[in-house]
Amino acid sequence: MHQNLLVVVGLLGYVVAHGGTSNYTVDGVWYDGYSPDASAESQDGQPWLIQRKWITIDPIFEPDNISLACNFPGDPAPSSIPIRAGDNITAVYYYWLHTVGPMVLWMADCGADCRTFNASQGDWFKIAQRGLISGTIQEGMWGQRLFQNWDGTPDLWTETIPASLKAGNYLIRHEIIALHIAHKPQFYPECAHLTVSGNGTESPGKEYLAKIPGVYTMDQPEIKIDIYSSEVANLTTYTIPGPPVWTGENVALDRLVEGFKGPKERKIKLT
Ligand SMILES: [Cu+2]
Repeated sequence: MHQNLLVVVGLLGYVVAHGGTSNYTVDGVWYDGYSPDASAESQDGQPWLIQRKWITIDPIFEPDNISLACNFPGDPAPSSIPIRAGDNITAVYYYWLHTVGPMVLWMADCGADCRTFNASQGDWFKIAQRGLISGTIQEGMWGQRLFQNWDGTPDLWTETIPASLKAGNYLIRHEIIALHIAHKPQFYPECAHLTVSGNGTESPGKEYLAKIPGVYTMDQPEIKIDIYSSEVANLTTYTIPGPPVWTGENVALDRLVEGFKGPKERKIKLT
């Protein structure tokens, strides 16, 4: 399958070669997501499906598009990926060709059931993000370029679920924003359902939460950007829009000051 995709990429070239994540791995287990290339009949409502439905690899162009939350049409998944807080999740991209712009990993608490959860009403928080790592905005090394392999193997995006996150049902949303066309950002979001287990009790505070759509606007210079313009091309910093990343650590440190007898505090005192 990888070889076939490489052929497709070669035929289509850069201009129309978009993409997204279709599968995930956790603890060595493979989870099938939705494939825009496969028939709806073979996927819709299937008990193995853990990803919200998306039917095209084309990007979303409007920051206020209702489908920015979980792509289009975003129908809930019948199933979910089990994962322990503190474990890694890897998103599998069979290929990713764009190189400029941020990658942001979001979660939202579904409450009772992600199958009835409205993603655009969710309180989304970031758990990881990758931006400009070195060099300039136009030609430097972005996380988006660094995670590409170019050898026919899938491009893998691995991040860690915060260890202190309270157990429950969550959406996880992998987002790549491609900025290679002046003043025309491209958003590539896909969502999966997670069942998080563990002994964590923490949730991010208000300062970490955002609505999607809502968090991005065309008034933001990081979103409506011309990376080729003289004012932007040679800048060496890029601020990823949205709230700060929540790692779960801040809450633990706050509790530490208050005398909280949690596992993190004991560890800190012993070492
Ligand atoms: Cu594209």
